[in-house]
Parts: sequence; C-alpha cells; structure tokens
Amino acid sequence: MAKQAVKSYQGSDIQVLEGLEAVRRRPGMYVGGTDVKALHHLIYEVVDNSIDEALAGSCDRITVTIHADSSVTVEDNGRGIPVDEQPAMKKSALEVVMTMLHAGGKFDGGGYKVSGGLHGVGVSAVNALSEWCRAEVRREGSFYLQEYERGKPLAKVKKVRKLKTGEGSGTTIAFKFDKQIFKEEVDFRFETLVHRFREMAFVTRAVTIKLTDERDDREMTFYFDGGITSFVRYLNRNRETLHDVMHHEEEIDDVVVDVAIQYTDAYSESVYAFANTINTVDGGTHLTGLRAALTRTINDYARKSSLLKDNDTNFSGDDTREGLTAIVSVKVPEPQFESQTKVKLMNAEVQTYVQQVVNERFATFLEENPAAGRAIVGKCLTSARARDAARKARDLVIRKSALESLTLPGKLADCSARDPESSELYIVEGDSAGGSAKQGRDRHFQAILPLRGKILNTERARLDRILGNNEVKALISALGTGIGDGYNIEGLRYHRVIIMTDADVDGSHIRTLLLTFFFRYMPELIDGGYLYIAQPPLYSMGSGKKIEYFYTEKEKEAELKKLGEKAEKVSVQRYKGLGEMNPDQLWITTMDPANRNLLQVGIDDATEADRTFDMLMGAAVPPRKRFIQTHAREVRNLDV
Ligand code: 0RA
Repeated sequence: MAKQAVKSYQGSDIQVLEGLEAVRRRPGMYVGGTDVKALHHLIYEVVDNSIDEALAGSCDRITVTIHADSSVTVEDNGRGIPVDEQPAMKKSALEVVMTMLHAGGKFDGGGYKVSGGLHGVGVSAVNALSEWCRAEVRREGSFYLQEYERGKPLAKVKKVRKLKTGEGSGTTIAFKFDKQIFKEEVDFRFETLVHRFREMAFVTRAVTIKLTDERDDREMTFYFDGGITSFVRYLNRNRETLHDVMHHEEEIDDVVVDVAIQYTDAYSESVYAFANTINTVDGGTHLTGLRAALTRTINDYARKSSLLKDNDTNFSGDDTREGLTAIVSVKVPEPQFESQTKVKLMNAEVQTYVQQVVNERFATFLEENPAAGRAIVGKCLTSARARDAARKARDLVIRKSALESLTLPGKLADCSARDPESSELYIVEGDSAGGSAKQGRDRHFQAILPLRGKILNTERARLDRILGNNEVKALISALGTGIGDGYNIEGLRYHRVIIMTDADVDGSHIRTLLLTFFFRYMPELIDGGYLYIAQPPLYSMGSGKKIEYFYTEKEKEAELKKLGEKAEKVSVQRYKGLGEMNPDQLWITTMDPANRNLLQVGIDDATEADRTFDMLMGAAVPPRKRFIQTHAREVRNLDV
C-alpha cells in the first residue's frame, strides 16, 4: 500500500494539482460530503495525524482552537512533518504531504515510517477544501512555513528562523474551510468536537487535548490517565455498578487489544469499539470477538459454579449484555475497514485475538472475584427471565397494534397532504398546547398529535413496556411505520417529525424519553434526518403593539442592554409552557416554516442520549436530581 503511494505520485506538478482539484470537485469521495458532518471531518483529519504522533510516543499535547471567523488551528508537539526533499517528487516533504492526495500517511522509503494507518485521506484533502491554509513546522532546530490557497502553495517551503530553546518540535496546521465548497449554513459545533476529543483522549492514554472555541469563549481540556478504564467509569458515573472495572491490555502479533468491562444494574448495553482510536460505530471483528467471549465465559462460569443447573438453558448473547458497559480498543498495523468512512473493522484475525484475550482474562477475573461473578450471573438470570416475559408482552402489543394501525388515532389532527415529503407531524406535550397547535397550524401539511403527560408514568420501566403505553401506541400508528417485527420505515407518513415540548423539566423529560424511544426502535428516523425538535421562544418583549420574541437568555439580555433606559418601558414575559401562547403566537414563533428554528436530531451523540436516558429513567436518584437542577434553566441546550 505504502509503496504504491510513492510510485503513483511520480507525475508532473500538473498532476499534483489535479489531485487536489479532484477533492474539490468531489468532496463526497474524500470527506463524505459538504454538510456539517463532512466539515467536522476536516478537523478530525488533522487531529488524527497528531494522535498518530502521540501513539508513536512523540507527542503528548494537542491544542485545537476555533477562531471567531471559524478558521481552525491545530497545534501539536510531535516530531513535525519532515521538511527535507522528498526524492521521488524533488520537493519538500512538507509540500508533498500538504498538496498530494493520499500522501498524508507516512509512506516508506524516503525515510518515513509506515503509518499505523490511522489517517483517512490526509491533511492534503483539508488543504484542498480550505480557502486558505498554513502549515508551520518546528523541526531540527528551525521553524518552517508554507501557505496555500485552495490547496495551491503560495511559495516554496520557507525556513523562517532558528528555534528558540525550549520551543521543541511540532506541527501547526491552520485552515479556513472554503465557503464555496461547504453548504451555506454549516459551522463547527462545540459539543460535537467535545464528544470526539473526549473519546480520543480516553483511548489514547496520557495525551492532553485542549479545545478552545473563541466564538463564544468556551474551552475544555481532556486528559485521562486511566485510559479506557476512565472511559468506562465515565459512562457508568450515573449508574449502579456491580463490581470494579476489569481492565486488560495485551499485544499479540503486533495487534494491541485493550478492553475494559463493568456490569451495572441498567437495562441497556453501552459498548463502544475503537480501531486505531476511531470509533467504529458499526462495530466489526473486535466487537464480535468481545461479545462471543463474554457470552461463553459467563455461561462456562455459571455452569461451573452451579449457578446454572443442568436443565437450565444457556444464557443468550442478549442476556449477557444487559447492563454491560465495555470498551474494546484495538491498534492494528494494517486495518481493513468496510468503507472509506471507517465505521466497521473487517480484519478477521482481530476477532480471534480479542476473543482469546477476553476468554482468558474475564474467566480469571470471575474466578478471582466470586462476588462479582455471582452479581453478573444474577443479572443475566434476571434479564433472561425478563426477556422471556417481555417477549410475550411485546408479541401481544405488536399483534394488537397491527390491528389498530389500520385506523389513525382519534387524538391525531391529520393534515390534508398525503405525500410524506411535504407532511409534518408535531408531537405536542399536553392537551392545551395541543389545542393551540391545532388552531395555529397550517392544516394543509401540518398534523398535530397531542401526548398526555402520561407517557411519564413509564419512568423506570423497561423500554419494552413503553410499547404498551396508549400514548406511544397512538404515536406509532400515526407515524405509520409499525414497530418490532412489523416495523418498516417506508411506511413513515411524515418526513418531518417534530417534538414540541415545554422548556421545563417535564418537557425535557418527555423529550428524552421520545428521543430514546426513536433511537432504540426507529433509528432510521434519525439517520434519515426526519426527526426534529421545535424551539419555542423563551421570552417575549413588547411595547405597545410591537412584540418581539427571544429564544435564549443571551438574546434577551442583549436586547435589554440595547434598550438601555427604555428597558423599563417594555414588558417582558417568560414563557413557561407552550400553553401560554395563543395559536397565532405559536404559529409565528415555532411552527411557521418561514420563521421557525428547528433543530435536526443527529445520531452523532448517541452516547449522550443513552446516558441521559439512564440517568433520567434509571434507579440512581441523586444524579437525576442533579441533572434536573442543573438543566432546568437551560433545557434547550440538552445535548441529543
Ligand atoms: C509524515 C511523516 C511523519 C510525521 C508526519 C507526517 C506528521 C504529520 C502531521 C500532521 C499534523 N501533525 C503531524 N505530525 C507529524 C514522521 C516524522 C518522523 O519520522 O520524524
């Protein structure tokens, strides 16, 4: 692979430029599109390179800064991109890395180490998609610089000055994404970056990642001495755990297997798999190996210790995964991914290694910690029994709802449009807000389904039981997708499904429940971009006939400041619930496509939704209380 890279780039300069032109012409091929996800990819691409330096033991600090104009600077204290002449290309290696496609990795020959294969398309793709870009290198006692516009160097690599003592080596890449390429409204999201860097810091022990957002003066630093053990503790911080974290790291045939496992009393499974620090959301061989080993080890242990009797059936995989929190992180020299987007690891040997390591180590752990062993087997027994009971109940519900789905629920005020593409469903909390929404809507394309607070009663229930709830059944038949075995997203009757809840604790509770329900039972609704959250205003301000609306505390404060002394003359109203708005106001502020501000729900932050759900629905009370107290005033910031 590496050798080919050198060979295929022995062309002329023109070919080089054409290389980056290809990225500009078809960004989808290289960064997955031109949307907000692709935009974040630019930062990850650069940071991946710095992480690679950290894995090589040459870097322990990475700082990422988003500037006020949304340009980004990534600085690391790695070895610095080599600057000497690259023999095949007869130009500085820095220029080659920055301007040639696929040269971001470290090809062999020419003095480069073969990379762990962590990089995607390379920093050159970031350069190609940037209005301007600047690379600074501190290496071998000097400071080097090269600048680019839309991928083209403005000059040769320049040696600017000698380094001062203590400056050390490293690389700084600064870039401003090209507005000609990316969709107009896209910008970096602090939370998305936080999520990613937290993960990276967990799986790359002893590296410090600092993120600063100068657009609104936020910053966060990640450093975890404990590696993935810290990760598991973090995920379980609001759950009741059954034992201490089991952690083991081992290298077999150049593959490093790092696993951490801890069971809790939760109903859900939180398992994350990483390959070369990349979160492989579609799993792959490392995840398969982990799961197979856990099921086998627990069954063996339960038999050996007579916790499972001769005539009991074995635990199923599902039984052994309820309440499981685990991280499996592998470092593979030549990773094979299913696709360019790197979300599924395919190397067959990795399954064997992970399975072997977990079989051995987890068996030893259970033997040495009999209290943990008993607690885990006890949990599996409960979940096996519950699963059996739930299956029976669910079959009943599904059969019933199959009949019901022929008729739309009585509470639904449907729209007259019949094509899903132009139809919207507002899921509204409470009958009174439902009434306002029904009067205020445009009935041609907007349908309203009021949900009673009753959905709340399912608190602390298994999600399975939520299916039996009448409100949820009405929702399922309104959506038209069915559920469980009969589920089919093709049946979806609305391509915008909008959750509209109050900006208070109950509202955020209901929203979390709905999101978790959709996340677990109708993930395509989120993947397809069909799910939204309505954003009603928090305040209105009026003097005389003129009323203005404000959606955040900050906006309101800014307006009051602007008004200065005149602020006393205006009346400020805080909306506690949707019910306080009349139908006209609700239409103007929250439902009119021309004015409203919908938040599209992404699957991106699945961990957070999962965590929030456990916290709100789980057995541990203090975290729930804490969450509600801290978020009561800023529920609109709830991260989903
Ligand atoms: C090529 C070769 C080497 C390091 C890098 C590239 C490199 C790239 C980036 C991008 C951001 N930070 C980076 N740090 C390093 C290996 C250098 C050596 O062997 O000395």
